[in-house]
Amino acid sequence: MFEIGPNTRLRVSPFFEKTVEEGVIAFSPYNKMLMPVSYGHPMEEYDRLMNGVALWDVSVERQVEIIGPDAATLVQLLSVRDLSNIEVGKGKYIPMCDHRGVIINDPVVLKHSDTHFWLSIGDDNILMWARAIAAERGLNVTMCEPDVSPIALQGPKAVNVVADVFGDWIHDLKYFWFKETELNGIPLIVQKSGYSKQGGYEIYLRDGTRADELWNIMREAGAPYDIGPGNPSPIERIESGLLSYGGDNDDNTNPFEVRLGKYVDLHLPDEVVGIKALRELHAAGIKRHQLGVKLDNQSPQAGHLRWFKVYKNGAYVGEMTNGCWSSRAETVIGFILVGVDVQPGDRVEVHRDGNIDVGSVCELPFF
Ligand code: THG
Repeated sequence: MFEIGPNTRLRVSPFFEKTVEEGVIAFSPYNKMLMPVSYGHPMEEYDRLMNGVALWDVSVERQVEIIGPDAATLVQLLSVRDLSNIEVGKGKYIPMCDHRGVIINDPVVLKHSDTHFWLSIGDDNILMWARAIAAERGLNVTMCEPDVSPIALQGPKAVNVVADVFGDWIHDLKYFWFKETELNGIPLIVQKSGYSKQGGYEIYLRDGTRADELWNIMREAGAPYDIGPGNPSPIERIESGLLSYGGDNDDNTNPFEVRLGKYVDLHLPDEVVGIKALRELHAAGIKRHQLGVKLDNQSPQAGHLRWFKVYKNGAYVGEMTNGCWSSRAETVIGFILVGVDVQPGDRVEVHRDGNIDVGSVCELPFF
């Protein structure tokens, strides 16, 4: 066994002590923080998400706060999705690309006002990127990473817990909308969102010193619904076809290849970073695409942590970018990023740790 040596570059979640109390046994690095990824009972953790309610420390979803007269301009320059009609109080899922049209993040943007936005980012340094673009374009904005740390309540019973705590207005909150509120003076934002397809809410804590209080409140309110700790589930998100930025893409992946084309608005002005390249990529047609694969003759096993080569009729066609045992599919399923010659219904061979596994290609999502 080994430890992570102490250092001041690793930022600590305000919920860290609580997750330790809950029995966390594994973390994954994300935005220079550690995200809890296991509490040691994978079946129970998956079951809670599918049938009950799970409480996740997702404070690694850092916020890039953009304030100022040019804030809306900057956010649009950074997003390849048209934000001209985004309303105050609403979030939107926005792929971000570099000048080559290559995806560099997939944040949720929250519009607080015409001059105040948060980018709720995936794993990468978007504050640095946004500062560079703002400076190059001479925009009048200020940016920081504020003291904001989200938790998520996900699963079919999340709504009961959140409504018991905050009140009936929770039932009127529409998908991706959010509301500023407080609980015993703890400043919060509640949003109907989260990285699963099982429904739920994210609560953005706006004062890290109150993390224990917030965790305890949600834990106690969730007791009648058998709440327990959990984390963004690799199994559920693969079953549901959610992209994991950083896991499912490489340094050349564009949004069209990974099913994010519907979030790309090619009519946006040329100034939007990456849009000119995306128009060219779209006109030329994609060479790779993301599909699902179901392997034959598998038994329950842990998920995989690196890409595996995929062959069709003996020729290399691409990579299997994730994979896990799915009890719903009763086999190992995963995403493949493969040449467009590979189509649903095809049979492929996946070279996994010295074995050759045969599988069938299918559309995503699996469920
Ligand atoms: N919540 C918040 N911030 C985040 C994440 C989150 N930042 C990092 C990471 N997750 C970003 N990635 C995603 C990926 C998918 C979704 C949200 C964030 C998502 N997608 C839905 C889907 O694909 O069906 C809806 C997209 C839409 O149609 O608008 O929810 O989880 N705060």
